[in-house]
Amino acid sequence: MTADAAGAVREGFRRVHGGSPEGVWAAPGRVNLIGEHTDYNDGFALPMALPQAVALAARRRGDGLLRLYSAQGGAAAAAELRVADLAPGATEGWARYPAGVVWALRERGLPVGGADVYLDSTVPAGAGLSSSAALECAVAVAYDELYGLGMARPELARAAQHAENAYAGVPCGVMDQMASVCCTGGHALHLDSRSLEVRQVPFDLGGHGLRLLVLDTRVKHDLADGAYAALRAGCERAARLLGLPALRDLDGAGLPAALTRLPGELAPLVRHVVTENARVGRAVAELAAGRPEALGPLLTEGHASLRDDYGVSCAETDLAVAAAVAAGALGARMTGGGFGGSVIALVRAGEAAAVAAAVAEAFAAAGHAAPAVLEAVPSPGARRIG
Ligand code: GAF
Repeated sequence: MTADAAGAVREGFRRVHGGSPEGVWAAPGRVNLIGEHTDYNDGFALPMALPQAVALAARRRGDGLLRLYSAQGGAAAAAELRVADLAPGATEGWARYPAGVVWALRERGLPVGGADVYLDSTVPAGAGLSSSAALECAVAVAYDELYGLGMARPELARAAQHAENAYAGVPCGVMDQMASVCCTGGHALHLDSRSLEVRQVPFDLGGHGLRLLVLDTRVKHDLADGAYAALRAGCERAARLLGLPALRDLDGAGLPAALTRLPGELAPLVRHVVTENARVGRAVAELAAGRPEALGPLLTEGHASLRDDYGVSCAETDLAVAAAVAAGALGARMTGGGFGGSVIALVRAGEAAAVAAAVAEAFAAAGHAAPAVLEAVPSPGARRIG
């Protein structure tokens, strides 16, 4: 997000609402390097923010109205709501996300009122890159500053997650919101989803002659459909059967015995979560040792676990991973919730074009629409940009 982006959003604000906003903020989407479906098990993850972000211009209103406008909203671009009337179930479409954040802040007893808001996003929607968390977090940081709330970053993430869970009806964990508000440029974020402690881990791709490609399969993922909720419920049931507060409390040493105590449908879920938490630890150790190329095999191993144990990959993500690795990628995996969405591929800089071409060719041969290719550059988290 640049000064140009801030200028464009200011201009959009002037056109729609008239006059000037009090400020312009941006909150990024993310890719998760490793640590998938661990956040709602109180576990670990290693996301990084993307350059793609939601930009938002806003100005407080004294009459309690929340007037929203989204440049991506099409025929339903404008929404007008009364802050006092916000309630789960009372808002439809994309406006559930920004309205939900204002509701969640109000629910916390914070003194929030209305606003004129103009939104514009470069995060592709439905691609597993956290477009909804970026939207929520842009509203959260803007409201924090406009209304002088003084909230810490993890509190903003929790409010945004509460909005998504209770207002938008998506039972997500906290990783995407933490990534959007806590990431810093040039780093991946080592997240402990239980304590919300974070550690900035230097992730210098260019300095090691590497690039991280994002291959958006364009297969629509929808976390609100029951599959994500069912997986989450399965993990919680497994933890209860094992007498643990959460699956985070099981480690590799205890895994074999635990697996014998679980019904057949839960054992693979538990195996994924335990091995995935361990992969996060190994990935952080490799980055700390200055070996980002060593993430490659961990990515591919993580994908196999998501495919075979967790069951959240699909034909297109499996094909993208296989084709990328066959074409020389150091490793690849689906990123985000799954059921479609995007694959990340770690490649040597000189091989990026060949890997992207090989994936496109494999998709064409299989009769799938061409994937969209982005580059993941570790970028700053939510902030004021104008
Ligand atoms: C989605 C959810 F929103 C996250 O909370 C996380 O569970 C992820 O899927 C899987 O790791 O992005």
